[in-house]
Amino acid sequence: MRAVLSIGSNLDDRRQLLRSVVDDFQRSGELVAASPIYATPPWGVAEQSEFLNAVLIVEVDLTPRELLRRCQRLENEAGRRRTHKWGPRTLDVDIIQVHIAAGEEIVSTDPELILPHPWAQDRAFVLVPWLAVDPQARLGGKAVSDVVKQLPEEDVRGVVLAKEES
Ligand code: PH2
Ligand code: MG
Ligand code: MG
Repeated sequence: MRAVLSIGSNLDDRRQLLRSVVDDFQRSGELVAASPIYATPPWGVAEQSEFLNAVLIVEVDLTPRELLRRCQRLENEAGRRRTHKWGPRTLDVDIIQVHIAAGEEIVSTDPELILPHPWAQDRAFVLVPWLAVDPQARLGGKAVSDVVKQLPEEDVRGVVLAKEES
């Protein structure tokens, strides 16, 4: 199946932590595409430091739950520390969307893994990098390029390509 992953970090060596996820899927030959890294203002809980975010497209021979475990393993290997919901984290690997066949989006209401990701349509830090790797992306029957237009303009403007050293 093909999956869209959002990766983010706002603690420690953020670029290296994001790199560890890209490398893991690349080594196994499962990486289809990786977006550039973006610097993004914290969303949801504003009193924390800036995030780096990117979106990956992966093609894996796993069930959605197995992919979730894999993502959690990568978070743990990055020494994930999390204090509270939407708070600072070393590494977050979220499954945004899963396709079994081309264009067929899996919908799941399993509380452990809701698909598509329940906040994806509200998050410029997910949608902007996603469009960079897949300009034709669709979410819940809508073009992601249209979903982005529904967001507050300042949210979209806040998502900028990260400088090399950040
Ligand atoms: N992740 C969150 C909460 N807020 N904000 C940004 N900019 N990037 C994130 O990855 C992020 C966030 C919860 O996972
Ligand atoms: Mg998250
Ligand atoms: Mg998460």
